Amino acid sequence: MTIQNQRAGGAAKPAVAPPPAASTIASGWLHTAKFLTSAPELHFLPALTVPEIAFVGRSNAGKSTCINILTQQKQLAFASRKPGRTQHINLFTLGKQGATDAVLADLPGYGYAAVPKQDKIRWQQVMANYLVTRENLTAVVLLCDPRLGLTELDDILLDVIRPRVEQGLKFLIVLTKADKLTRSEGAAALSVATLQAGGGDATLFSAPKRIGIDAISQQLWQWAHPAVQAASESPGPAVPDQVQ
Ligand SMILES: Nc1nc2c(ncn2[C@@H]2O[C@H](COP(=O)(O)OP(=O)(O)O)[C@@H](O)[C@H]2O)c(=O)[nH]1
Ligand SMILES: [Mg+2]
Repeated sequence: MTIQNQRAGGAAKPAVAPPPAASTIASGWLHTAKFLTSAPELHFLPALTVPEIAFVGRSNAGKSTCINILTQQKQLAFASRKPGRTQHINLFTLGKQGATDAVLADLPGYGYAAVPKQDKIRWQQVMANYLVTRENLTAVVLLCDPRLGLTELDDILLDVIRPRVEQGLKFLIVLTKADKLTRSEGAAALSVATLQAGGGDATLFSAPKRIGIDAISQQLWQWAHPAVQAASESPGPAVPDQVQ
């Protein structure tokens, strides 16, 4: 995936500023992310009506790094590392102040070996409950280190959300740490993940090489603003053919 929106070198400055590119709109919107709340279980979360996009994945997959890069905030997702918050669902609002139009949900990483078994089981139940019943959940982003591929716990998660994906829940697999792969390894991992994503999609991401940031940002923005996207895609009720 290439970085979009690169300026052509030496191009003359237009007299009228062009409208902001889709990538600029998406990254500006993500930059508004603010911590809203942290909850140990689903029923402690506020009931919301705005679209909610959940980030899930194994511990160490690169979830915090990805959220921080997308929101251009170095510490945002590290709130979940504070003692007592490690097994919490953290919500972040998006949108200008007083005009929240979406929420990001950061779910704790799973599969960390040092966690006691009872805690693992409890957490799997909290997560499954969240993924199955959270009403405003619009999309799930599953982060995965492509050197490990999807693990058993990722597969369980996919099984849990499959019925909702069939009913329209959006789903994206983000293959993190793409800088650790050669170009051909990256392409191979992407085609496997695209198949595994079922009705969803897959994309490569790298924090140090800044791969995939625009594509993921724009995807999140579109999920949260489907009406705007539909309006810009559709020819609209515009003018009948004969009146041009
Ligand atoms: N090379 C590389 N390392 C990464 C990337 N993203 C995260 N990491 C590293 O992977 C480790 C786990 O990242 P973190 O974001 O804390 O993962 P989390 O447990 O899923 O939140 C850290 O050492 C990060 O620096 C990436 O795109 N490339
Ligand atoms: Mg983390």
